[in-house]
Amino acid sequence: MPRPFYSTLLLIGLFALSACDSNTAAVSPETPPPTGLAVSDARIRLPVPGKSTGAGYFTLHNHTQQTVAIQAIRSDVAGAIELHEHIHRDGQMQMRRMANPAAEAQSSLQLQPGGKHLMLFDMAWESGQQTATLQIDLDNGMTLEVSARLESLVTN
Ligand SMILES: [Cu+2]
Repeated sequence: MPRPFYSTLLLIGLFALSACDSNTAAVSPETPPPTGLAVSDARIRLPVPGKSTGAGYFTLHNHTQQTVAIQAIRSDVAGAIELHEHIHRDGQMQMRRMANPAAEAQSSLQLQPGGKHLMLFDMAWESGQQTATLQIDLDNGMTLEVSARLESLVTN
């Protein structure tokens, strides 16, 4: 008699466990907070077939009392990376290079489609590769290293 009751409990336990697991996976990895700086939602949009230029996005969270600016960014999948922003000029959307985008104290800097973004040139990656490394050099001498999800616009 108590047997089926037990297995029901076990089943509920397993369910709770897997729900917890998928929750953790949904949260994008953040660099540990002792420095007060964290990067979330880092992703790289792969070039369309025949091209070698991709785009990158992330959010830099600054929980410190000082403004931090990005000086340079490197990745294992790109020959060079530039920081760009979109601007409206003469009714047209244009891209231009940004000098050193900053996250104000107690604020965040968001790179996103249609706004500030990374352009990755001469991209090369392994087929099936899921993530790539972004190294973000800051003007305070720190380098943040984050794992960025590789995204394709083309469905396989
Ligand atoms: Cu651009």
